[in-house]
Amino acid sequence: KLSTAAEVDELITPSVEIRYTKNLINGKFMDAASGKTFPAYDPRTGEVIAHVAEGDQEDINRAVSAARKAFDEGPWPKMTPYERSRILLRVADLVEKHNDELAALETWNNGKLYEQAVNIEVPMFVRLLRYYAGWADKIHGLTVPADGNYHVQVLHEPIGVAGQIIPWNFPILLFAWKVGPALACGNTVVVKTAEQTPLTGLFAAQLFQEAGLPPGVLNVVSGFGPTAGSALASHMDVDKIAFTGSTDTGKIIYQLAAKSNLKPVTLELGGKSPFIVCEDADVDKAVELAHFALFFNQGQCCCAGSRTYVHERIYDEFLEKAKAAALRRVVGDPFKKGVEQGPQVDSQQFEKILKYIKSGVESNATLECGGDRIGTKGFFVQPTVFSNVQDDMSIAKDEIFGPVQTILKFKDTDEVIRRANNTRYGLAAGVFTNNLDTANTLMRGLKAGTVWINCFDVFDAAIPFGGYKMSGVGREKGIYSLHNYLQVKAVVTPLKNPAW
Ligand code: TXE
Repeated sequence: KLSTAAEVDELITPSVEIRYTKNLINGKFMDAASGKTFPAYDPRTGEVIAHVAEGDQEDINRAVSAARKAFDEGPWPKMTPYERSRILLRVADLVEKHNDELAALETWNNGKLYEQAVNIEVPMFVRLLRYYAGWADKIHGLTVPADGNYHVQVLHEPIGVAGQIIPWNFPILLFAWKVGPALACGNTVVVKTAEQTPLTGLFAAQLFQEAGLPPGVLNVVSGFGPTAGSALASHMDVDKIAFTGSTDTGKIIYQLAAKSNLKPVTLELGGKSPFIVCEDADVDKAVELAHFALFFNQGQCCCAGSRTYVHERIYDEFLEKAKAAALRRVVGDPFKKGVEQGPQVDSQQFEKILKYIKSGVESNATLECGGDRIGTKGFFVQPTVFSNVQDDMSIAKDEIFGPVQTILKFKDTDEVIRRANNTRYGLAAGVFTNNLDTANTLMRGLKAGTVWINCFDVFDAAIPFGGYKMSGVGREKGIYSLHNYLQVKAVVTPLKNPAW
């Protein structure tokens, strides 16, 4: 139990207990078939906070067969869309009721700021579910005026059993991104949460049950990628797989889908998104936004603005101010008011970030500030800024996924478009300018699934998200997610009396 007593009275956490640690299969929480468990940690200290049932092939088999039965025999796909919508709305109400508890659990297991979890991520879960609940009874097909004497209908049907694998950087939010559209379309689902952050998905799963979701419609299995995740992606009875995570694992998922039953795949993968500060920018505002674009969520965002391109005319001023902003950044316990940065999620990510910082120094980028861990326990990293970064350095090419800002200099718009696009990724881009022509030129020229102009990380249930190139396959959210979870059936009937 996370304490709320006097000893932590400077903290803002509500009381939260870890009640759900078992896999949810066919409406029941159960131990792993093997009986095995794995630890869930508190990244502030590295201490174990729970032992969670470790799902593997057999648990995935059980979950998929429950989802299969719930799909083939109903009632979920056979319910009226309005009934489905009402259940999803009830889930949203319950999540809203448990907002603070879910947020506290998210912070405890992930290390993200409690204020962020409580004010942004859990509320966005609710918003997403309501958005997709709204779609449930508005999904309909077409009639097509084909040549010849035929009546042609196009039906949009649920695809079947959806497998969904999510990462640890936005555990509760990405849970909603995945299950919201799939359930609204009438599919049944097996979710494999990330091994680092299994707790909020299980809590949310319980709320789906409480809201009246029939057993087997949503199954949640905790466990590791190469075992549970791979079993799900390669399962012959899974009709669709959606994944968010690293590009390397995305490639494995694609292969597993192809080698098994050619299930359609949606991938939302890594990025190395440029944030471009143009000559005319108000430097103070640009520094503030570029700082947010990179450091938000401890730098653990797929769309982080992790290549800060600054026009040469304002480069020196920008650099001084960016460094000052990083030095001002308050790192500490994510439950404390006023703290701006918590720990990284786990030792693996923590080590990876420190390795990249070392590589930046070795490749002769200038370490302006930061560069080290903070304290001796937990996974806290100093806000770090590199200048004199060249495009071919690995800190400018690879996804560091941490609080490390790399600042690069550019001369003109065509050059920065070319350099910004010279990457295997294409998830997002930021543009900072007051010049409409420059904004339009950059917006058109950048190869990225999202371009934020004079803003960053603006998310909405209705705005599609996904990547060009190796940042992904397909789009999520908005109407685009629905297409991922629907089959299209053309029905052709001869007309006896084609008079009209
Ligand atoms: O990712 P993985 P990791 C990036 C980021 C980070 C790096 C590594 O750069 O530093 O990836 O993080 C499951 N078959 N992103 O190792 O491996 C795994 O269990 C099936 C960007 O955590 O991609 C988890 O549920 N599943 C990203 C999920 O994949 C497998 C968010 C993500 O893990 C599997 C996270 C396998 N063989 C990391 N191997 C983003 N796009 O936001 C792993 N998994």
